[in-house]
Amino acid sequence: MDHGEGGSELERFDPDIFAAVDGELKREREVINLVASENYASRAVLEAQGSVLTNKYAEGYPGRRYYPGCGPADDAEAIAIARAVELFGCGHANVQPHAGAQANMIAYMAALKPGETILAMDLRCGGHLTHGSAANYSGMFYRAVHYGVDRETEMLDYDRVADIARREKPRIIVAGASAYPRAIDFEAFRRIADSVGAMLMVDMAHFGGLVVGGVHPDPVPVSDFVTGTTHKTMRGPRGGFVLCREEHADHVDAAAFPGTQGGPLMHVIAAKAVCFKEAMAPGFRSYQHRIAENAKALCGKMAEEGFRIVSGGTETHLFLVDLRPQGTSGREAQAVLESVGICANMNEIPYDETPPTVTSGIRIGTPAVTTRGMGPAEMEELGAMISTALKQRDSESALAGVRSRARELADAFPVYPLC
Ligand code: DSN
Repeated sequence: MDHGEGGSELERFDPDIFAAVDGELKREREVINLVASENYASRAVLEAQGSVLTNKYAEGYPGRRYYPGCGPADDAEAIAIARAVELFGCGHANVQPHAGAQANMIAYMAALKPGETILAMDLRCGGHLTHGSAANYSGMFYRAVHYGVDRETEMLDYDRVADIARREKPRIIVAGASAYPRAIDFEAFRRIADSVGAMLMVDMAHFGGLVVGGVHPDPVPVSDFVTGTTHKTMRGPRGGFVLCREEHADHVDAAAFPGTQGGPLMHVIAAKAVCFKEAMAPGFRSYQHRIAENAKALCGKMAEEGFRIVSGGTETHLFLVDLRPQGTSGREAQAVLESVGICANMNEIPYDETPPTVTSGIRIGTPAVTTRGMGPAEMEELGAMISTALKQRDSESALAGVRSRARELADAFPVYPLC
């Protein structure tokens, strides 16, 4: 890592933590990252996030804070809000949520009273913990009911969602997922919500970048609330945001502060502003198209290699592979792939009968490899490499061959070359 003339203060003062940070940089450079929710933030984002804005308490909102000296913090947050509103074309944006989970908590608090009903995607079918899982606040404070995917097609069945909505009469319907490879029809969700007098919330934490890039349908025009993260396909700092119609603005702001959070992370908010500026730059749109093109190429190669792809394909940045025909689990596949320098996380497939710590599938995503500059040719090769590693997982020589090629590919498509 280049620290300029003075060298690294962190290295001098705390070599153990320096080693962890340096180890992560080395890992990110050397490993092929196919974790669908991860990406590489730019140097400008890292600089804003590692800045002195971390020192500042700024409870409240621009122009109405509970601390003195908030001028620069006000500037950073006002810029972030204005950019989010312009980028997503929404009435109001709150950029204070610390992460996607907090963004969802804020939207629920703005929309619901405790005990009211949420209708959202089942965790086992690709939903998120914050979509009403019993283990999460969303399932504890609200009455959560779920829709899943069709057992045959493994895709959303909007008629079935409508039936459940008519039966359960939710106050809010949540669309969006963490592990669903298909485009979501938000207009269909809006019609269902209207038919039962419910509000519509969309969690686009995963596919927000694809929405900006015009690759995925845009939920903003038809939703009451849209939540998102800035670190996945958006490629910014780790953090969340809530978008809403103007009429919900005060409720959303009050739900963020003082409702659920204290001091906003001003350094992260500054980095979110940088992320939004990057997302407005011309290259971002084509980046998002390349992510989806790469997902299709990698998914297609794995299908050609004989793997069963959940729902038969992908229209997003990710896809799911059912590993049962290969006689392996998601956990074993994750470990085998990691041993050859390829990261992809174990994931439940729809109606999975194994525990979430084992799973029958892996989730594969292309945002990070696309940031590195890889294209369809590399995806084809990666598909073949993953196939070899999983099918010949007991052959150390086969694994060694994949490991060596993975490292060559990582070196040929460097990340953070100037760090
Ligand atoms: N943990 C994130 C993911 O990997 O999808 C969701 O919060």
